[in-house]
Amino acid sequence: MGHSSAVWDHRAAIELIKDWNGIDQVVLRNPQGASARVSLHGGRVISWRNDLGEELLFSSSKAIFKSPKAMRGGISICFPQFGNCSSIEQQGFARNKIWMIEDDAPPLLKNDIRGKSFIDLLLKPGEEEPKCWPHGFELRLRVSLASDGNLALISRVRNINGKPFSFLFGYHTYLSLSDISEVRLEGLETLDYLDNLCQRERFTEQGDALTFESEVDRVYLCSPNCIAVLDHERKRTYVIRKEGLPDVVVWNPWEKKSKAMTDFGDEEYKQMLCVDGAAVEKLITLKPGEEWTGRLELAAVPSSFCSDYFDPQLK
Ligand code: TA6
Repeated sequence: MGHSSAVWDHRAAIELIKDWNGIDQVVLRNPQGASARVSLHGGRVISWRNDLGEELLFSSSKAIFKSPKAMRGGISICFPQFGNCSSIEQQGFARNKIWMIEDDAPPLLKNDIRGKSFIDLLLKPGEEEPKCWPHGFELRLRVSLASDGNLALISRVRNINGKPFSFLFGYHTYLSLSDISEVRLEGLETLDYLDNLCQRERFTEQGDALTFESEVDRVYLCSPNCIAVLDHERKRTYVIRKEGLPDVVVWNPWEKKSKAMTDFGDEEYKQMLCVDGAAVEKLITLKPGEEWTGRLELAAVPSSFCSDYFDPQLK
């Protein structure tokens, strides 16, 4: 039975289940059979499948599903820092916390409901809040699955403090790939980047699309709002659109680092690439009462259709 977008009830398309630790997960489905699974542990998207049931996000076979450690894979919400450069835990604490479902989230400026199944999550500071980041904030996350199978994540950070605070933000996104040596990343050509493997030294990317032959850990600056990851073997293209997120972090640990990670298989670096819409180079500052929004949308399309999606006008 088909659902027209006008009568599509997003609540009928969501299911609440418990994981093996007793933590809630939300499963979103669209009428065509695509799905997404979101864990309240970290607000992490742990699965995104197309209408053929194919998994589009990478999760390690050695991932550890034990709170408070973040599981390796999916999409993690990195807040209030990205990376490991302050006293806050790596990629921030948001991905290690238990979020709650918000039934009456304040409306978004754009209409992001029609034809979509979605869930609104909320993270607020708890009683045992980190002394290293003692700020009053509300972090909202809407995860939505559209009728075309596209996955969107909209995050809002609100300052409910009497004082300004600053933060970094990233959607740390593990894409599932057939073979990293068959992959091209388009849209970052000629940009400046900070190389985390060279003490964040600044370089300029060449004119060609990126291909991968060794470890990479870079922050591309002032990036376009639409980039694409082409998986030649699977003939699949991920189109990544973002708003409010000036940077793109690209990471693959390659062979040596993979072997050093306990929650990652020795050969798994071949099946993944992290491409993260992020705001990591410059801190975002919110005055009391202000709100910031950062949005990520992922589409996975057959590469033959990609030229329609990857419209340079949108860059
Ligand atoms: O994507 C960049 C990065 O911060 C890398 O520097 C690398 O350490 C990686 O992420 C860690 O990923 P994880 O999923 O362990 O947080």
